[in-house]
Amino acid sequence: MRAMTILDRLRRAAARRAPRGGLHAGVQRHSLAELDAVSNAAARVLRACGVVPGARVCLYAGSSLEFVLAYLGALKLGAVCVPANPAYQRTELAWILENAEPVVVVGEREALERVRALAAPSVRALLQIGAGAAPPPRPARCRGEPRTLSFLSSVRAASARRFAPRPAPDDLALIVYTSGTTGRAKGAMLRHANLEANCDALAAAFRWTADDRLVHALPLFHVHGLCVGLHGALMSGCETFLLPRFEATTVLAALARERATLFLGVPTMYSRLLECADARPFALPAMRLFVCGSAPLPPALARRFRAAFGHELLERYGMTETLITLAQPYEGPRRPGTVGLPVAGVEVRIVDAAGKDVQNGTEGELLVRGPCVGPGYWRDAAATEAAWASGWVRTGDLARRDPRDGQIAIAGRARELIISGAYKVPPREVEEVLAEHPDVAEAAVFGLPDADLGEAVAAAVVLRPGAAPDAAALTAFCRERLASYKKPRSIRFVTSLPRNAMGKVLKDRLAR
Ligand code: MCA
Ligand code: AMP
Repeated sequence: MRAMTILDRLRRAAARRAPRGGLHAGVQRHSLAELDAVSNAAARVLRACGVVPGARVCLYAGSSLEFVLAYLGALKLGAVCVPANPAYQRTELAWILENAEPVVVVGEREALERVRALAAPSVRALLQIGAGAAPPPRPARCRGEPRTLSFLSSVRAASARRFAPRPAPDDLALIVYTSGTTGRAKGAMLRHANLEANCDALAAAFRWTADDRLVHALPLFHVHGLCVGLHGALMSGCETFLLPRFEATTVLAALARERATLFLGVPTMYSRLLECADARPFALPAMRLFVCGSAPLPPALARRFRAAFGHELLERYGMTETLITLAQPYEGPRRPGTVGLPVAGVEVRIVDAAGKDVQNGTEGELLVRGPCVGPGYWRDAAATEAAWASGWVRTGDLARRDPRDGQIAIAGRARELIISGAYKVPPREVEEVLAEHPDVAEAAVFGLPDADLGEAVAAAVVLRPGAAPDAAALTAFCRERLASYKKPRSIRFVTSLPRNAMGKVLKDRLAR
């Protein structure tokens, strides 16, 4: 029997569950069978735009029903989806368009204007979603210019007849750009088999069933929202309430109103839910499980959350390149400060600088392997070799295994990376942009502890002779070029950067 992909599983869940199970987005609800049918039409629209199996489709948009339909349609066609945060500005976007060479970009009007301005040669069509007047079908005005179509009108005009899913388990499903520590973002590749394996492992780890009711408030352009949240929802056949964004008051109201049993979030979301409930007891009688991941969860936050909501957060650890590899036990103690044990099928090692396994209780770099681990970076053999060489993926995270019960704690990072509200900010990317400013001689970017975001982006800047310090101008300069969450929230002007004998900037000293 041919192995299955998440698309086969969606069809199976649709047949088994109908008419229960479905996706609510605003006032609309689509049963799983309707999602399956409408995404057939989406696949046909994409095919008519020139998308063939293996071609890339960039989903440059936040969470919405249209995102889900375009995503499923592209996968059915055998295309490779490239999700991208619509907050990305021209620096990030230009690289994704150049490296992934998508044939179609799906996004809201403003985002598509940004794509059009970059005139990427690979892009043949822009599919507009979201509010705002849908454009009438507009043919290209000049050679090479992509045509713009309304996604929904095109889908409505296309046949929803069965479109047999084409991809095989070994085919690529996703390229997700993730912030490298050096150079540009790298496209982490994920195969259909990786998605399915992780979905199964997490269904077991979270005891996810068709009877669950999930409030989904994570962005779909990262693997947490997409591969954990959406895939889990579709494959379990549970009732899912998709919110366009996280806002604490709205989420608390939705959890209560929809009698949610399951919620997935990042530490900043839990801290905001707690603040919203005024840290006082908040009853959610139907609730079964709150899962937390993507960034370090301060143990004090886990304890305060438990006191107010009566639930121990289940913390899990993952990476775009490997999906989710560790999770605290569903039953048994969930110790704040640990991320638990490998999920089904995953193996881990903790090694020293020479690649030798360390003793339990000793800190070392975490390595992982398993069926959910992707095959490497898109068009980057050198970076793939550097991280995958040993047959295990180097995570760049420091970890320690508890000698008593084997549970793993993440102790820090071997690589330079700021984790702000679970968004990843490579300091180098911001430093390079600051260095382009005519007033800046050099800049160092680092994280400062922040109660809301975990870490906040900060910069120390040395100005060129004669330039006047103007933090607002530098911030605005960054915002024009990079996603706004990467901008420094504080800028300190210094006469020189502290360096060690090798010339390396001492960021620890700047962060003090
Ligand atoms: C938004 N802003 C931020 C952040 N988010 N600044 C710093 N860090 C952030 N994380 C800024 C915006 O640029 C904007 O600035 C202002 O805050 C308001 O924007 P808004 O969109 O309203 O933000 P928010 O609602 O406050 O967003 C906070 C958030 C969001 C909901 C916590 O950051 C979020 O969804 N984070 C989750 C990211 C995620 O899914 N990561 C998973 C990666 P201005 O007004 O100046 O323009 S996958 C992963 O890590 C692995 C695989 C794993 O293990 O899961
Ligand atoms: P990304 O680059 O978005 O794939 O993020 C992956 C990184 O997020 C990991 O390498 C970790 O540094 C971090 N991360 C994910 N989950 C956790 C967690 N539960 N605790 C600490 N760090 C985490």
